[in-house]
Amino acid sequence: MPLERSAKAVGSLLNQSLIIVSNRLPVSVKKGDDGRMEVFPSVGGLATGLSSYTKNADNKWIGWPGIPSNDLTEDEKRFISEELRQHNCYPVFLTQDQLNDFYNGYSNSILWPLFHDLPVTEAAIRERDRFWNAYQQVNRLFLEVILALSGPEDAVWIHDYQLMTLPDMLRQARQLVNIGFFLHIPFPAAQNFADHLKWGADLVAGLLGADLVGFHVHSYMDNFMAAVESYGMGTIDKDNARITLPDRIVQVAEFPIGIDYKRYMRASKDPAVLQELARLKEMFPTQKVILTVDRLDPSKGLVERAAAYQTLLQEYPNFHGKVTLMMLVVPSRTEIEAYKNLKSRLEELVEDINKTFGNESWTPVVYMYKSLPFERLNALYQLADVAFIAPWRDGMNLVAKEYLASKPNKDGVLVLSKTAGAAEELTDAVIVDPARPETLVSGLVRALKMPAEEFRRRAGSMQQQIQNADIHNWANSFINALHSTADNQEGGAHTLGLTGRQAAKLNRRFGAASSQLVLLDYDCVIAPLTPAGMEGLPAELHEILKELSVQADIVIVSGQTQSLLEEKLGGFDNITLVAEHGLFERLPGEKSWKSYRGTDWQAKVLEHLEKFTEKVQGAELEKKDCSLVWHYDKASSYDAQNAVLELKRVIGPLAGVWKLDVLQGSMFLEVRPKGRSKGSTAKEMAARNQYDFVLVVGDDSDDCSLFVDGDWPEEAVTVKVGPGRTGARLRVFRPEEVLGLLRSFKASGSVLAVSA
Ligand code: GDG
Repeated sequence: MPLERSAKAVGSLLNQSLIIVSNRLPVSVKKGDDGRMEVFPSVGGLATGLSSYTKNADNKWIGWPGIPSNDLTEDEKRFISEELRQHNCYPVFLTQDQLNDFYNGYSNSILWPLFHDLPVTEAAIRERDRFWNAYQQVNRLFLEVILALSGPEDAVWIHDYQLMTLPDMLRQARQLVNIGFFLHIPFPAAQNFADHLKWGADLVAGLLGADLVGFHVHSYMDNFMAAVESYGMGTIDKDNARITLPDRIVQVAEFPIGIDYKRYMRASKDPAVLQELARLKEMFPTQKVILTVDRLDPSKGLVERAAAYQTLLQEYPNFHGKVTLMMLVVPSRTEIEAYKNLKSRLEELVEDINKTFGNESWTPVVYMYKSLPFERLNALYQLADVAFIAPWRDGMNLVAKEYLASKPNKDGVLVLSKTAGAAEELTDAVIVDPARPETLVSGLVRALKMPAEEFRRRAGSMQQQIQNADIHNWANSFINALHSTADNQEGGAHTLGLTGRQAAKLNRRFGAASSQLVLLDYDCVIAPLTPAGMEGLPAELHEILKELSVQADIVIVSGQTQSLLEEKLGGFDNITLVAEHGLFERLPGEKSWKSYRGTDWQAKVLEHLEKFTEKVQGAELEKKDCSLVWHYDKASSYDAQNAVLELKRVIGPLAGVWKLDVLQGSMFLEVRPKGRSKGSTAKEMAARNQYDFVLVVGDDSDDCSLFVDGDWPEEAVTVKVGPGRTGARLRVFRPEEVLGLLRSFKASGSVLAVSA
């Protein structure tokens, strides 16, 4: 028996684009000494987490390609663009001056320290006006590229502190676009923010352009909402983490970023890693190794850690010769003065420790100022008895998670600052407080002396946590939340509630018009949906439509099958019925249905859907006349989510060959011939006659195509039922209000057109 749920096609087109925007692309470009351009992808966490999305050619990643544009000829820029395109990446070219002022200047010399509760240098304060202008200018350059590459209803996911004014710039340009923003660093306490940041209000307003603003942990969300409150920019609902603006809501949420857990676990068995590990073990046969891995950055508390180790050696001579601190320090932001100074201070201290305590057979600190290949880094993680991760402040800190994920035998102790976002999840770490240096020393002692049974238990429980919340889970959760936030928007920027006065005006316009079209959505607009399924038309509405159809052209559009519409609405022979989102159409006076289907593709797609129906417990397959629907509302959301990603991957190429649309709805995936939609039906209807009154009523986000693609005349009345952002001009909240409107038309002797 066919299911009826898919009639409620609440989804967005699955092949609707996702645009990812970050300061740096996951692919970098370098000019070799011979002048040849080299393009090399990075395997960073973000790129891995988003890989299932970025492989889809409809999705795009926009960012700076890592090379200043002054060094490039136009031909070279063209070459770079073409190369990047093969990775679905699109460049924003920036000059060296822009990079100096926007990146080294405003982003890293002002925002970075302030957001990590560190002082801003006098030099940076002197330059801040110029830096700020460059910051806005570069954010606008990013905007231009987004506008050029995306459609008005695409989803755009913007990353990090370099692009905080971009969400609002984009919102001003595109009211309907779904915008997500994720901040990878902490959001500081409101007081700190307001006191030290000259353009704090502009930055907060910038973020409020998004539908969804994500942070690693709850306290950053609270700080952000407090900043919004302090600037009086919206009404805060703390319980639901929502900010209500005059025209829409902004959802705030926490998404603690994870790592590619499997990659780290797998690496622990990789022969290249094991060979390197054996080499390292020979170097440190009996000593305990304490490891630090960080970019050279003031927020990471590197000098403080070296100092704590120095104190340890001073206070506990019995550790001499028995421990080694290995510091892997990765060069970072090397053009900034504060970073250069930090390097000198750290290296002086390391030298001092080695001079004071070292001897011919023991170097207390092994200092490496470089970046190592993944395999060597992984071998270090496996070797280390203790990971000493004590940043002054850190948004999350992925090294802490990577270290634990590289320990198949659970033989490692994590010492972790309470001020790293990771500390909220990794509660079995030895927690230290960087503001109290003595805790760093006692934390190290505790770690070095911890019994094996205890550290295995702790590592095991933290591994479980890291495995469950990995990087894929993070990316999927954010993207799903972005879609549902947009679907639940109380209003598009210009979707206004239908007032009594407007209804009366509509009524008059309807009565005065000589040709009227009323296009109504069936499901949940004129026919209520109950848990038992779709109910028929209420008796009163039946009568109203019958009367109105004498005068007006009425069209009922639905996601339902022809047979269901025949059953429920077959009696109306002067109403146009449209089934399966535009795939079938029955014109007034006709008995038969015109079909737009093509079914040759079905066997191919069915094969995959059947496989996943068998694999995912609770999933169900619905075979419609010319579309296939895979329902997963009764399946475990985790299994379903993974299956949907996999299905997208396997069906994607078939969809290209057979010209199919893959629609993702609320708990279902529908595959159908491309090109037919409620919007295409609407377009045809509008072209059939010169209507001087048009009313279009729908409820789904899928009905967006109905409102937008219909090319309706300026004065057409488009009405959205319920919350959610669409292109409709007006909104009512319940189907009963639609009934009321139609009732008033009947009373005025006027007629309407409606969509299902
Ligand atoms: C920002 C936030 C947040 C390091 N050395 C080598 C190497 N790495 C890799 C690590 C790790 C990454 O660099 C560093 O990530 P962190 O999270 O520790 O720190 P940030 O760079 O400051 O990142 C931070 C993060 O964004 C994500 O949202 O967690 O709080 O500040 O993945 O493995 N990789 C290789 N060789 C090295 O020598 N191959």
